[in-house]
Amino acid sequence: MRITAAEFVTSAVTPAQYPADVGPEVAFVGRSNVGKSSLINTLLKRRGLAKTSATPGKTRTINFFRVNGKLGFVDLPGYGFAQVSRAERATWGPMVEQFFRTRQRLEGVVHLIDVRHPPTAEDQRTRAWLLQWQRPLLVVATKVDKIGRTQRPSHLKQITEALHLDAESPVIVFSAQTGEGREKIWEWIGGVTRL
Ligand SMILES: Nc1nc2c(ncn2[C@@H]2O[C@H](COP(=O)(O)OP(=O)(O)O)[C@@H](O)[C@H]2O)c(=O)[nH]1
Ligand SMILES: [Mg+2]
Repeated sequence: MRITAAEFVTSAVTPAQYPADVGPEVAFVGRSNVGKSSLINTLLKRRGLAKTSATPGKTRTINFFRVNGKLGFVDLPGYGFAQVSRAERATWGPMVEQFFRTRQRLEGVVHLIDVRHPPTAEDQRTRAWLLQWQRPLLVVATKVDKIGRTQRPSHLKQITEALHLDAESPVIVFSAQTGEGREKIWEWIGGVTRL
């Protein structure tokens, strides 16, 4: 997709704060620091539109973006960051659950996994949790520039096994540094949103 316009719409915690549903949406979910904001910026070719941070655990809201006036991108808060307070961690589940329950035009979910490490228990729990909503899911293995080419197959096998992915579950390797995988992710988004 050629990006002619990309804008930040709003940050929200409760459904009352969500922007109006104007078209199909794709949500991005993953551990804090996995590279969600970097992926969104790379897809949109807008440096700094989604705030990236060297300090993990900072995004505690649901952030909405609009692309070409017709497609929504949703940056969900990251999970799994040990240094946020217990109370804050306890709000992640209900906040995200409410989003999945109420958002009518959520056509696809991109689940980001850091390719360098085996998926964590939280990655596994999140995969199981995502499956129950029966939305198209895409696993994106991030930061692939940080491992060697020869390491890829074994790292991808770890992801496939830990998340119990079958032959039909798509996995795309991605790097925000090199842009590898960008076009394939857009193809998937185009398919699920029919845009
Ligand atoms: N080398 C490399 N670093 C990345 C990549 N994606 C993200 N990062 C870095 O990882 C850190 C966290 O990224 P960010 O996008 O803020 O993660 P988020 O917390 O999931 O939104 C930042 O320092 C990014 O520059 C990538 O593909 N390659
Ligand atoms: Mg972020």
